[in-house]
Amino acid sequence: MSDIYEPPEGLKASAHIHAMQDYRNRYAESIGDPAKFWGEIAKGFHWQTTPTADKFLTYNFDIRKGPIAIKWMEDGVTNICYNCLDRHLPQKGSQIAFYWEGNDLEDEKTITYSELHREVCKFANVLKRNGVKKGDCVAVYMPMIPELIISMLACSRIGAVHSIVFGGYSAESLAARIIDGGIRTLVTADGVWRGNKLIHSLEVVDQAMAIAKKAGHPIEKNVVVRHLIRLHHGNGSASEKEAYEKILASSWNNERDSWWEDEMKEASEQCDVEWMQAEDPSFILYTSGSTGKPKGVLHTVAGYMLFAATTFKFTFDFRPDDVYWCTADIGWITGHTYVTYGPLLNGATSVLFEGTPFYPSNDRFWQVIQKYKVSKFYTAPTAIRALMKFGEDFVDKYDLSSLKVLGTVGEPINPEAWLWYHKYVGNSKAAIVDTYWQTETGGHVLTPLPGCTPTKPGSACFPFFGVIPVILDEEGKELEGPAEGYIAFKKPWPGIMRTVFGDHKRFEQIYFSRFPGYYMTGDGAKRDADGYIWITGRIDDMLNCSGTYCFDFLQLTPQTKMPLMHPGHLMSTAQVESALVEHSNVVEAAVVSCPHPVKGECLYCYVTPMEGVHIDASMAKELRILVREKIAPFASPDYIQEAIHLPKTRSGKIMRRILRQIAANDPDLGDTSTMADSTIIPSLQEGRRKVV
Ligand code: 6R9
Repeated sequence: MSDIYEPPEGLKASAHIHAMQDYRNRYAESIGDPAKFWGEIAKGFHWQTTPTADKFLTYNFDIRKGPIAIKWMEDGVTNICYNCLDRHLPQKGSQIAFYWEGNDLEDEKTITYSELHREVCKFANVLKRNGVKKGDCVAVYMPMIPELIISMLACSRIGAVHSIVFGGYSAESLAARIIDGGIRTLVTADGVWRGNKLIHSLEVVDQAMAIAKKAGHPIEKNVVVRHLIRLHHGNGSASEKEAYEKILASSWNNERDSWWEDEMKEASEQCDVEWMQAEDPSFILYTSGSTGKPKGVLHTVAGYMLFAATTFKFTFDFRPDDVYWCTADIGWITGHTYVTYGPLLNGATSVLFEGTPFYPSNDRFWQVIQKYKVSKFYTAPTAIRALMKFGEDFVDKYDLSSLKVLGTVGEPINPEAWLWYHKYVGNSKAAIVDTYWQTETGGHVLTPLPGCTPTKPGSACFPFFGVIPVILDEEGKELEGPAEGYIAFKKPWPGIMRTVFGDHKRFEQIYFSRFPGYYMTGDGAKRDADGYIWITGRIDDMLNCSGTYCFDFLQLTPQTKMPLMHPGHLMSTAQVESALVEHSNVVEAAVVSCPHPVKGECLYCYVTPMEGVHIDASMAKELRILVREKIAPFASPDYIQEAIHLPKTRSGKIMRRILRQIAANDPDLGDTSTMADSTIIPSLQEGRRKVV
């Protein structure tokens, strides 16, 4: 039984939802009568044509009965940009929408709602002048700068579908997205500093356009933000400047490329919105999953709008005087929903951060929180784990007393990191919200609510309104009570994806075929005796321990009382990782399954030790004892490999697929294009020989 943390008293008193009974009642309403529940919420938005109750929700979730189809508020007509900006102007025109904090300490600016509105209208006119029409798809490849948000909203304003490509992706990844989306218009920047490193985006974009052109998809217009302007004003070395000039000269094409500032000069500040049908496409965002080529997840206008706004409001218990900061990049769904749309739909003031947590020093996050008096903060477990290793002193130096809600997203958060976040960042006074969701779900599907949910470290707790989670066994049978299995959802909520762009069959096959009647997330989960849900990780990261079970069952210690696994059941590698990181000399751990001649599968652990520490035989022994004690003898690691770096995606998720292939000595690592730094692969392969 793990500890329970009650919601902080200060928050509870004034929260939108301040008692579990209130949550339960509203949850029951949201499930019992979705049209009524979401219909009430929809009243808070501007509609050109209000959706009617009869057409509020039509869907088929069962592949056996016909194609999968999901439609919310089908006869409603609205515009998401209008709801983000125009709707707020009378009361909030001069309110700050974003504090922009750049990579360098001296880079900062603010942008109010009316300024944002003006820039969006102008850029929408630029897009129109360049031939972009309703339904066209525009790709945006940029760092975390206001122009990125302006581009997204300009697209939404004129009914163009945006496809944001993470600004750190390679030319190949960008080209693949240009080709898949049938993109003819690009919005990019000339480059960016990430910490001390200068990235010449111009070059990457030019290469991507060349690849796309070869494949028969030429880009007709590329609008480039001159973001490295300070390079010409002394920020950067002579060699950096020289390299920039060279790249500019060789890649720039006057027919195709133009500077943002030149385009904006002549643009009008007036731009009517394009009124959109609720189910018109709003954006595509690619997600890789564990295998195969990235899928273009498609979201539509009205359902996504309602869900982004509502989850933001309740999960962060949004208040008008909040300063909110989500550190996620906009190239990830977390940035779409909780940097751009959710906050703007609520009229919030946010921080938009371009930099990294480690530049110019490892306390940048805490510095920024103090600087803007951030009250709601949202980041990923990988960032928390990375910052933990610098110790509490880095945090204690700063006044973080403004913080009320601390969110996490992206991976299961191990209880140790949760407790550190709670104690040292939140000073034991802030609520932690561990939000579980996916690109596909549009917004939070499992999350505590900060004013009412008693939390357990490591659990995403309970479903958000309108979401019905189930835990299924291998045969697709719903498991009741405490159980472990596959987490799936039974009915659609407004923010669920509608299709895979250009490939509805793939959508049906990936999400709806294995368990007919359910949306399958691809994650494993367990429900405890109090009904709390714990995400255990991707199904591919599960281990079938039936062999191990047979061999080791008799070794169970008296303390373990019950076997954690049963023959044929899955065990999540996350449990083992959680135990390993409890060792005081371990920073991070990733555990994968590896083929074993006797057991079938065994546990292969990659462990990142603290700086200056090496994993020798005695430390390996300590780690094995730790896992035996925390879990059970049968979970004891078969192999431990020291790994200075773990392979991660740009959003910080550990790529266990790569680790599985390395463990199995598979030379073909497949698609590594979504990896943040693929140069670490050789040292991981090399390290395989030194397992302990
Ligand atoms: C929002 C986002 C989705 C996958 C998801 C799951 C993992 C996200 C989590 C979590 C445990 C959480 N995930 N949040 N696992 N606890 N709070 O991350 O979207 O990039 O599509 O990834 O991330 O495995 O299926 P996306």
